[in-house]
Amino acid sequence: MNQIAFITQNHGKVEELRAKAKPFGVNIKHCDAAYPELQVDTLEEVVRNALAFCRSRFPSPFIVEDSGLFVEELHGFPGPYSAYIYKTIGIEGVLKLARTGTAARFESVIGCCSHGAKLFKGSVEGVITQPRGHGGFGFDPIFEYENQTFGEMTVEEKNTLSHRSKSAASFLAWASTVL
Ligand code: ITT
Repeated sequence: MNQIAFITQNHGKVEELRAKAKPFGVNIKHCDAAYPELQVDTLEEVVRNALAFCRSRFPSPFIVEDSGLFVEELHGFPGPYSAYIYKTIGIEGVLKLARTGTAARFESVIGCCSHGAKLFKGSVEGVITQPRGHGGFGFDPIFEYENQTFGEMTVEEKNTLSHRSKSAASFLAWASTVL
């Protein structure tokens, strides 16, 4: 089985990617390490900087992933700042800023370091809602997709439609042929 390291401190991301990768014959090996996350305007910039930082410190091939919640009435905030916002004001803070029912989307960018750098993107549209469900991680309980929050979904259900499942699907289709 082909193997690739996933550099992240988020165990929820690893669980999702592992489940997604299995049918592709790709084994995701968790590398529990941190890299400096630049506070820049796009997920792509965060990922390119992360790849540049990790390239000299970790053996290739490896992947990193940056994701975020983009709330429409907040002009895309917190977006690339989602990790900081989650750690500081959390779900309750976001609910004070954004009304229930407002449109939002999750975005994910996977960066792969293997014979150069390659980026894979995915997004999903939904609405902000009062917290429901105890599954998943981060903003999952307040992100509703067709009457169900991500927090109410199993990993398998979330993996059929989420932002990360889409970026992962493009990455895995590519990885299963070249890695
Ligand atoms: P690493 O940087 O170590 O990978 P992280 O949790 O800090 O882990 P990000 O920098 O990509 O991840 O920050 C994304 C934040 O956005 C994260 O803290 C979550 O709160 C939120 N987020 C991203 N994807 C999510 C998802 O699928 N479900 C819920 N929240 C998500």
